[in-house]
Amino acid sequence: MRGRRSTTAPPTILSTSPREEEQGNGAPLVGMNPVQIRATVDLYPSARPYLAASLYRPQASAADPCENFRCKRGKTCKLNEEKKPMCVCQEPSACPQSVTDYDHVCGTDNVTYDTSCELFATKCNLEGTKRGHRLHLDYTGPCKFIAPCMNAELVQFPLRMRDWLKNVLLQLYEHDSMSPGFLTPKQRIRVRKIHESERRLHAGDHPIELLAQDFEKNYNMYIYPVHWQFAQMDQHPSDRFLSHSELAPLRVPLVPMEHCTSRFFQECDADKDKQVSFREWANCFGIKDEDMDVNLLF
Ligand SMILES: [Ca+2]
Repeated sequence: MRGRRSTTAPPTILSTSPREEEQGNGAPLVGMNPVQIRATVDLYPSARPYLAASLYRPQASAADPCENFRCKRGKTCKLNEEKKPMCVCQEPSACPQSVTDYDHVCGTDNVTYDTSCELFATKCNLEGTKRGHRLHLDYTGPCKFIAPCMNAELVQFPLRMRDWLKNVLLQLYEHDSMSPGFLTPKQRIRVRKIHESERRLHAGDHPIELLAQDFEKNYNMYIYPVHWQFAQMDQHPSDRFLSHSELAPLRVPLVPMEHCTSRFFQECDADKDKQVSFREWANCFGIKDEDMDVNLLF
């Protein structure tokens, strides 16, 4: 685990700037974890800026009823015999080809798909079969060997993840101070308190013992970041439970970097109902019952 710096190295995460992604569709991506933005756009096509932008082109919609007709991933709009738009499975071969290796994804069938479009189109075409039912997007990038997560590594995972969430927020705060648009005003007020604290542990590749110590000493600083991340994912629908697909925008980019990711989220679901409740989530990150506050979910 040591030497895997991915979750302790937020300086690289802003390569996808939230400000670039949000152009043209209001600001639903403001205040989001930049690591999950790209995955969100892939997994929830309705978040795509250009789709929202197309709403402002009424003449296009008059010409083509499919223009503003949204289909879930893996499906595409076609006109039926009465010229009414309907969603049908997309042909995998009709998906746009990958531009870089980052477009490849690994399915739960351990097959590398050229793009997430190809994977979801394949899944749609397998609807009703066992293989189709079991096929999900496992992680971004081509399939590779992922070492099993050992118990000792599993207990370290939330310590690093918690520290990372706090650092992502602090970094968004600093960017937001230079040019507003990275955090909502409400988020900003919360993060300012953490940012202004002189006792805070600064970002770095800290030994696990120090992270554990800091969590005890500066416990209060970790409460909001844990709530923040939950609120960002709990939006399809916003019901205080995270489904497998709601977790995906965070899980999918992390799995290839952090081999305990899948096991951690599986075990977070303590009652095994296939959903991670707000309580289960907060519990996984060591937040005490009395500090779990649904009013902090923004
Ligand atoms: Ca939900």
